[in-house]
Amino acid sequence: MPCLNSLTAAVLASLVLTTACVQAESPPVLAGEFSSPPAVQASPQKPGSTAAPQPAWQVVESYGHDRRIFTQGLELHGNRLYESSGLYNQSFIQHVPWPAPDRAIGPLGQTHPSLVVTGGVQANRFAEGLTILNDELFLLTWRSGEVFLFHPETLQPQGKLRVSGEGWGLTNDGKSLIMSNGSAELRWLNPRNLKVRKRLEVTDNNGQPQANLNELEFINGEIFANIWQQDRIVRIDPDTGKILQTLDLTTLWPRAERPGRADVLNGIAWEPLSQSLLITGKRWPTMYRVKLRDAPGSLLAATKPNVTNNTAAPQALTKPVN
Ligand SMILES: [Ca+2]
Repeated sequence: MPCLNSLTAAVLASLVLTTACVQAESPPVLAGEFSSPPAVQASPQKPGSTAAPQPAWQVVESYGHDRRIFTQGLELHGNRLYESSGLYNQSFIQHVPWPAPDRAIGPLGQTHPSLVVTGGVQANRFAEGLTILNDELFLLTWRSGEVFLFHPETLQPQGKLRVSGEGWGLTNDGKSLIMSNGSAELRWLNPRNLKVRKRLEVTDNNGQPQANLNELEFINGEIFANIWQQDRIVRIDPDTGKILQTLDLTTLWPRAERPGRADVLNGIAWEPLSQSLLITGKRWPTMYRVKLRDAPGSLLAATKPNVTNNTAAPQALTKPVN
């Protein structure tokens, strides 16, 4: 596709992976395109406590991220980092090696062009979230009611399935696809036919529905979702829908520092090796590796002592619909 040919070249030429420690040094390449993330996030101190509060999250590394990627989905699978980019006539998916073999050198596309694989999306489709399950890559679309399947290595189209309503974020628990649609509802879908297995309303501490759930990541039994236009990530109990914790990431890359074309935080991936999150946003120049104070799964375990944290063997759904 014409748009992909040019876009692929652009991506190859500009994707940068660096391991600059944000506290110790500046990124060596395209320094002007990097923001300066905070080393830590301030968190409220408990009354009566004299010890310094431990931040809920902390940036430990930053990486270059192509500003032309309108990030919709982000997921690590094996040794590849997958990302989907939205907008009509511009949508695509790609994967890059992870960890990058030369992550400290610079533009990956210039040094390892063969390692960046991109796949096309029809021009009149708007790509949304993606996830990989059973050796298939599932890509949501926004309003076309379609989920496209791709080969996870070659990114060649493998078919498509129908889904009702809008598509926003996508993840999986090892058995079912889990999708958001911009409302407070999450749906568990059979990956073979997208039939709904379970619906769940996500609610805040006041019991009110939490709308605008967007990009998703299933980690150690919890569902992480970023809230559209708020630069916040909520951690959700997949059985009750209750929000276990809200991570305020408004200081990760403050809006006041963003150029006009940069959009909202969107993109959560879990890196098991380092036990940290990868977080970026739409047209963000930076991807952040973030450590959490409360390990994924720990908040769920605190509410359900019998729950074991194991991403390889997620809990069975309690109320399957089909
Ligand atoms: Ca994700």
